[in-house]
Amino acid sequence: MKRVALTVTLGLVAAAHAQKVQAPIPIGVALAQTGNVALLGQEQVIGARLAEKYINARGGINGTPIRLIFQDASGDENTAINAFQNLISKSNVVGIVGPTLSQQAFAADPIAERARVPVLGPSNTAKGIPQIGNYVARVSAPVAVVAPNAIRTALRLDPKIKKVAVLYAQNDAFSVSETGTFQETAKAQGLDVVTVQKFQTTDTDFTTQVTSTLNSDADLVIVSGLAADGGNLVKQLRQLGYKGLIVGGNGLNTSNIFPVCQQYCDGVIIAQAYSPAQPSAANQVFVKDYRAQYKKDPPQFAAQAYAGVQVMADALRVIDRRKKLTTWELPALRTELNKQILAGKYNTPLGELRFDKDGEILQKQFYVAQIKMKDAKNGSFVFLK
Ligand code: 1QQ
Repeated sequence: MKRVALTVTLGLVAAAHAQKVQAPIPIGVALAQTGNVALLGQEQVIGARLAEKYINARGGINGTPIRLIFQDASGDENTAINAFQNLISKSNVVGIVGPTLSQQAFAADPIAERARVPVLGPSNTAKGIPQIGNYVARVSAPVAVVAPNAIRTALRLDPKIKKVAVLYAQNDAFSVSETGTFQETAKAQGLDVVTVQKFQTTDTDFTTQVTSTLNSDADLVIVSGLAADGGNLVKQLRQLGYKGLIVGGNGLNTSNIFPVCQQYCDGVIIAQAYSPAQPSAANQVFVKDYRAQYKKDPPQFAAQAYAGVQVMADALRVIDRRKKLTTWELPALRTELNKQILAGKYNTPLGELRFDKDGEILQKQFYVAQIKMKDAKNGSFVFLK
């Protein structure tokens, strides 16, 4: 009995090793498609799908199509880990674009690292993400680089700002990282951080934090949280009478907060790692395809997810020219893909980008936008000069 079982197990291991990569080339996508974090993830799914369509319409990988395999990573660590495990072991993907949150990346990326599967973070902006492992890179510029632009813009709009209230979600790794950057930047700009208030991404009532903020007499409020909590916090700040400028972090960087904070979203300043006006040819194609389908400009999270899929495809194309993808065994191709991702230079909707040896994105241009609401439902992100 025992010997039979052992033989079968060894047979399976041998099969996995001999397994050739099959067309269409499977690329895993693990994003938040359900739950509150889907307010952010939905835009990423749209961006990834547009990239797949565009790449395959132009012949895929030198004639071989790609296929995106979506596994809903939802908003928690465990859901992200499950999505990664399924993509790696059941779907045999060559690489993964995901997850949505840094909080999830710190839990799920080590799974891919151990399996030697390349990961591109499409929206993981906390400090330390590329350092999770050799197989982890990101197309999402870190908050340490992006976020300070929002404070500088706030000071330009209102040079009299002196006192700053900072609020952040203490149960979220990105929010903790971003508030660190915001607080350092505020101090470096000569501002007084008069109060620091904490909340949870699951909170819906912010009366305590808003009351302390109003009592602090701050003339700038900076919020680091995710979309649902961040949107509610902005709304309650305005409803309870806060009149000054508000800087929101990357977790509020979606028009999906409009139904949450409604007319009170108006005026929120958010730094951007993408602009629809980015002049690259790659961006012009992306903007045209996005507008044709959605009748508005593409948001940052869609552009970054698109760039993530594009980087995978561009790197695969280089490898395929040396040795046809369908002649590779899966583990060897995963390792080669990781090497090629880090070696390449990419013309994406984010502009030209490459990676440093850790897998950190090297990107040139950043922007700042301000939310303009027409009424309680309709609004847009207006890019500031
Ligand atoms: C992170 C983020 C989120 C706000 C992206 C959706 O930047 O978790 O790193």
